[in-house]
Amino acid sequence: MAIRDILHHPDERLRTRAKTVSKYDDKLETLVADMFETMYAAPGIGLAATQIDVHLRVMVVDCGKQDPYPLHFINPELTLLEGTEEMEEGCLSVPGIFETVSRAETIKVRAFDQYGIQFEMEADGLLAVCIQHEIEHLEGKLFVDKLSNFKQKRIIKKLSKLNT
Ligand code: GNR
Ligand code: NI
Repeated sequence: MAIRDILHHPDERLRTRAKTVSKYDDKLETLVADMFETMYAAPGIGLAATQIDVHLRVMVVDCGKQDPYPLHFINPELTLLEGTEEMEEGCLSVPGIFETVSRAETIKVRAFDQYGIQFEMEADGLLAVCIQHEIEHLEGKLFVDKLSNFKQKRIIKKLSKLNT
């Protein structure tokens, strides 16, 4: 297992659209294990493969208190989006920034586990927010894209000061 480097906004690689996983092999198992290790080390409650510069539809989530948890999703697809909810979000790729964004309140997600077994689950609250946040990473999107241009510019300025 290994902790992988996390890309930071505005790195263009975060804008890559992840490809569908087609092989359920040892390499996928290692990727999932490394993603959990990287997420816990950060620490974070979710991680998408995009964030470690692997452009495959793979994501891990551990919001705690879920049954069962931790969770991993291969080729996730949202099959239901219901209601709206506002929550303050953060992102390991946008360190130190916390902003309120609006998302669906209740979701259903269909995915495969690392062995290729399909499952579907319903989620609400923090887990639903986190799953939507991770799926957007796989599409090359970030939560800051939902903010005003003014806020987006301010965030990039703040992040550039951290890195230099
Ligand atoms: O650690 C994380 N916390 C978090 C809090 C509110 C909404 C979403 C998240 S996900 C984030 C980890 C991360 O960047 N995942 O992509
Ligand atoms: Ni994120």
